[in-house]
Amino acid sequence: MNYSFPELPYAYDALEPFIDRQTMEIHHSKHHKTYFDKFTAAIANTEHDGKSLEELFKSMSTLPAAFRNHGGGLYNHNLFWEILSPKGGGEAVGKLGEEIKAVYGSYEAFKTQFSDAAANRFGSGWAWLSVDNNGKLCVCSSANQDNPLMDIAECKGQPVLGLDVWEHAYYLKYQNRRPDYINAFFSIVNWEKANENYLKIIG
Ligand code: MN3
Repeated sequence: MNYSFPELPYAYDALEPFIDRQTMEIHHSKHHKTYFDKFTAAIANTEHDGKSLEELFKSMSTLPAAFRNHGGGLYNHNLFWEILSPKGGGEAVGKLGEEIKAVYGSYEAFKTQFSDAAANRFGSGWAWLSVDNNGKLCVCSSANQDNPLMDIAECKGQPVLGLDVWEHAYYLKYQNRRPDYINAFFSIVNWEKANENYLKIIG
């Protein structure tokens, strides 16, 4: 077993006022930790123990539901914390910033499309900016803890960034106002990190 549960790269209150301290603490130390615990319990002593999450996602359709739900939850939150920052916000930077403008016309147009994907995801799930299998940026959403790396995904690709739109991610501060939470997200996106992810994907 070589799975690990990450520390947050900033303090629980570091993303205030956009995401409140209590939400961050519960989200990381309870929700994310539970995905980690249940995933590691499910995979322990199976033939898959030790495989990377990315490798498991490729054959998700053939694997137990616990791998999908909790392995997905583990991976998705690992990525989510990394692409947030108290020093985030502003427009996308670097090669990713250029590509967003080329594909969507402007940063604002991208923001609208991503926000719509996040707002219109019915129930719990995630919104994604990914690189699809043709090497092109794409925006989509997925249900529950699914992600674009899974073979069962409607829109497959490699995630550059993701936004958690489960109610546990925003309810204490925003209640029913998911669009306000989505808008706040854009004030704390770590575009430097997202650009690093993008550069790694395109090679
Ligand atoms: Mn969550």
